[in-house]
Amino acid sequence: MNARVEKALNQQVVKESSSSQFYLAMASWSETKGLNGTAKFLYTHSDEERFHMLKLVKFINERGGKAIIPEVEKPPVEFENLEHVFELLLEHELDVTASINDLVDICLQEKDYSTHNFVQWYVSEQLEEEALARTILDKLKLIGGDKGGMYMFDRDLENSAIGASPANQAQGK
Ligand code: OFO
Repeated sequence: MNARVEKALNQQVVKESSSSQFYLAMASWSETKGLNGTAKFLYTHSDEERFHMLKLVKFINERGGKAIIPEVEKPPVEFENLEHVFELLLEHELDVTASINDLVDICLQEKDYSTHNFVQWYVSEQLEEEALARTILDKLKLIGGDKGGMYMFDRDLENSAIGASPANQAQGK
């Protein structure tokens, strides 16, 4: 496997692993605040990011490279409020998108078209994840401090977490 592409793929492994840890911390914080639907959504999101990392690890190894499993980074323990959580989530996703775009660039420069093809899955995934984070933030802004609105929001997120679980996605649900 092309050494530059392998290095960039391994850097992406680090990004996906840190996304998974970050969202796990957000899930745990939400659970301690009684936001069980939001927690479920974020636990699922954390699992998805781990799946993104695994997909890269397997691809690198199958192509004759060597995947490097990164050390676990400590995410924050406290968040100001739910809006802050999703602002950070969107910021993080934008950073992941930038790194996927760099990866696409490197594949083209190195004429590694099969990795380029593989990475397209991440390009579409990022589009969806950014859009979802923006929709959630818009909803939170509309709700403001309304308790009833927050109750509905939390319930809605719980339902979307069920549909988006990696197990359901693997079964095409
Ligand atoms: Fe949303 O980060 Fe993975 O791809």
